[in-house]
Amino acid sequence: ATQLDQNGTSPEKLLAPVLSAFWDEPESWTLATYERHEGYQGLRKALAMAPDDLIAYVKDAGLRGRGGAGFPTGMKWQFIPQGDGKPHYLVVNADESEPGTCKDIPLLFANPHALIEGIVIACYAIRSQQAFIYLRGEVVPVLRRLHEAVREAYAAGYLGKNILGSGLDLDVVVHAGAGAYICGEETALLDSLEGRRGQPRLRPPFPAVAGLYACPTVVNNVESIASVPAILQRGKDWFKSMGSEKSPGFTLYSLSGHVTSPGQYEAPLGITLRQLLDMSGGIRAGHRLKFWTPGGSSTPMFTEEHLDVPLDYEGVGAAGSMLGTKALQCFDETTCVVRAVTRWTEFYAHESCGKCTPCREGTYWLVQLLRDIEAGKGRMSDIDKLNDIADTINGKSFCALGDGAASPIFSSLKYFRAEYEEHITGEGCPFDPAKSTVWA
Ligand code: L3W
Ligand code: SF4
Repeated sequence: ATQLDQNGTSPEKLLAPVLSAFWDEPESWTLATYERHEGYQGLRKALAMAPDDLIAYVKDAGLRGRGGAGFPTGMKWQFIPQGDGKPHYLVVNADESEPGTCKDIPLLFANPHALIEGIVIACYAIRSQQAFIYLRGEVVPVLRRLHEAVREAYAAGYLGKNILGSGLDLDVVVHAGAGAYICGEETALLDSLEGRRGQPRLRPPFPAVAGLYACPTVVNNVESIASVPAILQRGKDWFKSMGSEKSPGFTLYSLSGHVTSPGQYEAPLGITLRQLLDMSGGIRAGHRLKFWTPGGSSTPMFTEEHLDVPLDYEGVGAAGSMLGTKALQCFDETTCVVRAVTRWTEFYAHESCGKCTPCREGTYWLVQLLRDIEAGKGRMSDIDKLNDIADTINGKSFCALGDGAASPIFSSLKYFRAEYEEHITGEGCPFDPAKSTVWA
């Protein structure tokens, strides 16, 4: 794990965490602990700048959205019109529910003040007096912790009226969703926050123009906003010294599946899975990597041949996938790929909001075919049918959930078509489910 170094990133920096620096300390989530670790110092620097200069600073730092799409954060803030006489809103997308994705919830649990400080900075920049945190509703302990952190921030003068004497007034509402994956799509999230059934809206207009209550709204991922205080505190050049020119900075990678030590690994963008596995003890003993996802189940899967792909937006994109949420789910040779894809597709079919036909109907039929193949009742023509249905969903659905559902079908057929055929020509699944710890 020592040589990331095509971009001049030193091994020390590689291992120096920022967001997760003190997660292991007792009561890491309290304001007192956060302040002992430079907490709310970035905010002081931000408030000394003019809002437009602050936006330019974050834009210059090159921070890209950590929720999956990698859109430049500063640019998103800049889209908010000024002098329009309308309220502006910041909405933090904490509805983390993509299979394999598990970085925002631990971050909120262990270090909620990094998010709150980032929210104050962002709201100062976009001239917003009201922010919302839309949290996945099932994680009740995190909800409680967020409420407590917000309460602490009000009591210390980091939220409320005239924050740190700057003239900025800001309120934060923590809202728990009701457990629908689609509410992580930014416009469905806004509908849900407004009290309606969460279904994606047509874009454009993007939320920056007409978002919450039809007012200009920035929707950012938890990790994006929580990364801002450190950029202000330590400087944009420090941030840009990590990662690559187009994908600068540090980020959280979530290792899961058949690995010796699953968990969050904070590292500069551009690290490879091989390096992360070297650092973390590798694939479980006696086994070898079969396939993995770079960014959750919606991103096309990779195999062993992609172990040295730089995990940044350009590197993963050039190799035919997406960085997504950096959820590195690793599967060893005991895993049936058809079974894994069936489970994911069942998830998408269940979570499809039903608004558009290709996704609503297509995911249903994909599940039927996959279950048949997995049970040894498939026909060879089913493989082409899977491909055809995925093709009808991909790019023809109303939102990214459809594309996400098609992606594991395409990539598994690309790398493991023979395994599908084996299920059909043999008598079903050639794998012993008893030996699979993930999918049994
Ligand atoms: C103003 C324009 N704003 C784009 C904004 C837009 C959004 C951001 C990115 O999906 C992906 C998806 C999942 N004027 C703009 C503009 N924007 N053009 O930029 O937009 P977009 O459409 O590229 O992506 P998205 O709709 O935000 C996110 C993938 O992430 N993903 C997601 C996983 C799930 C989770 C979770 O569970 N928490 O993150 C994983 O790969 O498939 O492709 O804000 O408004 N002209
Ligand atoms: Fe709903 Fe799926 Fe269509 Fe998205 S793609 S709008 S989730 S039916």
